[in-house]
Amino acid sequence: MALLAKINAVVFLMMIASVFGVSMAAVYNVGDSAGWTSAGAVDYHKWADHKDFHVGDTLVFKYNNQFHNVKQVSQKDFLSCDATSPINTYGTGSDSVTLKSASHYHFLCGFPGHCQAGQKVEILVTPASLRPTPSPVLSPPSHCTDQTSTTPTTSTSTDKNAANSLYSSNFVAFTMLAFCLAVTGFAF
Ligand SMILES: [Cu+2]
Repeated sequence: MALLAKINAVVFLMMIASVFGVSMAAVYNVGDSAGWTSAGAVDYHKWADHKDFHVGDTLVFKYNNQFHNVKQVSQKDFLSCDATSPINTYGTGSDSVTLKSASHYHFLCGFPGHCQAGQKVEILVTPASLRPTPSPVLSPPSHCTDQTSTTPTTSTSTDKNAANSLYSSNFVAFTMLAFCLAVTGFAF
């Protein structure tokens, strides 16, 4: 019975780690340290180009709200820098926008001339389920306890891919442990 209890404890830890892994959502500071600006310091197209935005991620716009704002607009209005009929308007100077759907989001600054100067960003959001995950190699659970020693149970990494691989490896470990648990249960 002691072995069974031990396995139960490990399974419980794995489940906690899995939940932790799945709740990881990224937060992006738009323009990084430069923030949301019209000064030409940031090429927002380039900034967004190398990032994978997923449903549940958050954009943070930081700026002086005396000189800037954030307006979510249609693609048509984005292309023509038309801020007169926004979908959403933000103006606190530190706005968090959660990306709720897998679609294109378009943001621009509504102050005159700022969008034309490049203060605009297009964000392509893909479904959370399409996050790249390495395909784990499944091997038969010949030695149940071996699985536990090779799998980390916690993560302090903010890297999404690391978190994802942690999640999938935990999932594999969890599946195997559940299998082991079933086998052990039958043995008793
Ligand atoms: Cu502006």
